[in-house]
Amino acid sequence: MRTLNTLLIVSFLLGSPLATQQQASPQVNATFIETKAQRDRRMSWWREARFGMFIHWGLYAVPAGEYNGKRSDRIGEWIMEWADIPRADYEKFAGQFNPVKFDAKEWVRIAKDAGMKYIVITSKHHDGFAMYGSKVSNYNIVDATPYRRDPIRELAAEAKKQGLKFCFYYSILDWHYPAAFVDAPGKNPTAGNRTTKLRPGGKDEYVKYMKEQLRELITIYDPAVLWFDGEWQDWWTEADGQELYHYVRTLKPDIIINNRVGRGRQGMQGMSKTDQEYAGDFGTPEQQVPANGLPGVDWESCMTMNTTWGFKFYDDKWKSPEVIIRNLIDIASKGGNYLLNVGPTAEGLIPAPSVERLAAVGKWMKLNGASIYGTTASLFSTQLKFGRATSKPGLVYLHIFDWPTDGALRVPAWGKTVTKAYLLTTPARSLKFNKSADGVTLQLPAQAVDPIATVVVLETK
Ligand code: JFZ
Repeated sequence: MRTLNTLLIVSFLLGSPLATQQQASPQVNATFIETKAQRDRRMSWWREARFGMFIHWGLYAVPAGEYNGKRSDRIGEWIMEWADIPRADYEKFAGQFNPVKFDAKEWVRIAKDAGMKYIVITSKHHDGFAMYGSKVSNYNIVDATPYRRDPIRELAAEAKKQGLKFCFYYSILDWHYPAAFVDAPGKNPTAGNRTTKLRPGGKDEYVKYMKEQLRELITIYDPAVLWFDGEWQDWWTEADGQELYHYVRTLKPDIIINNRVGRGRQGMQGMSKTDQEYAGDFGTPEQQVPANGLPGVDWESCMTMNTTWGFKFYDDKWKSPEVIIRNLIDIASKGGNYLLNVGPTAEGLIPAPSVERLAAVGKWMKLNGASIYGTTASLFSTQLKFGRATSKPGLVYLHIFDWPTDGALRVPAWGKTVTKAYLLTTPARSLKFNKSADGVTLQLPAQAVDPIATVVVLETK
């Protein structure tokens, strides 16, 4: 009762969703009722942003993909799982974690210059190690490493200073929590594993622990998004997810939470199942782009630039700038956000190949960002043969990947009339176009302005 009263007072003061429970049909999210207008307002910065930086940084950067001479094709932050490292041994990485080259200002500059509008950093990954100064457990960067500082505090302050939204990843799966253990043939009971079990009574205790850490994260660092993960445990239910969603929204009513808080996610495809309402504000496709977006559904594809999230010193399978830029365009054309990962080293540096690629994206975004930020999905009924498209009220942006050899770009009809056409980088020079029943044909210059993607703007009515 006391909690409910507090909630109602808080919602009254903040005009938060709870205050609208009396309204007719505001059902948007089963766990925290709000009107469509309230939801649109809460999601607006995120929908506008389109592009963010994911940062996987933790103790796994110390082994950097190699343990006792053993390497793996698997992802770096899972080394406690694939190298079967018992807790007591994994803990020793803390003594070697001293990221003296960490520079919050530089990290944020790299993200900002790439055109990214938000940063999502691992506060605690599956290994259970807190990358911030947690008072709830001394298994954290301030108390357990020679660094003895809280880099997250600096990063949060710097992100805000440079105008980027600061956000947290938080893993529900925790390989270090005392009540958790691994029950799998041939595996060390205290190593990492895809799934853990909890000792009797351990779940209540652990949920309380998570909530205390989340309270720290929200009250100290004021994140704009909470990006949960590791929810696929047998002991974690959709009801638990809804309860946690509600808890986090109560601490910060306008926060945005991904769908991995509960059990709604459909595998790596990541969108939320539709058989019932699930907790979470957006879908989380991982290492892939859904073939078609879903109108009215928010989603964000997260991807690596090489093949790992956490740093591995020998992973050199880097995506080219062309692939990365076209992924960003592809995702925007389907109505999603792109969360692109970097895995900093144990010294605190973002690897040079990542920095180079982000600079290339930034160069493209500086000229062409208007065709990405604040846009919505393509209006064409099928995917364009020559590239992709995004839209804004009265505008269509065409992203040309394959330049027409005869300079004539055939654009299928989509129910609007083109009044003017020009290249985004030279708005003063109009392009000639001919209308026909099945669309318009634009007369382009002989050569692409940018071979990765040249953007044409169509003004429409
Ligand atoms: C998860 C994490 O495990 C991974 O380390 C990284 O943080 C990524 C962004 O998210 O990836 C998954 C998600 C689901 C499974 C495995 C890895 N799964 O269901 O086995």
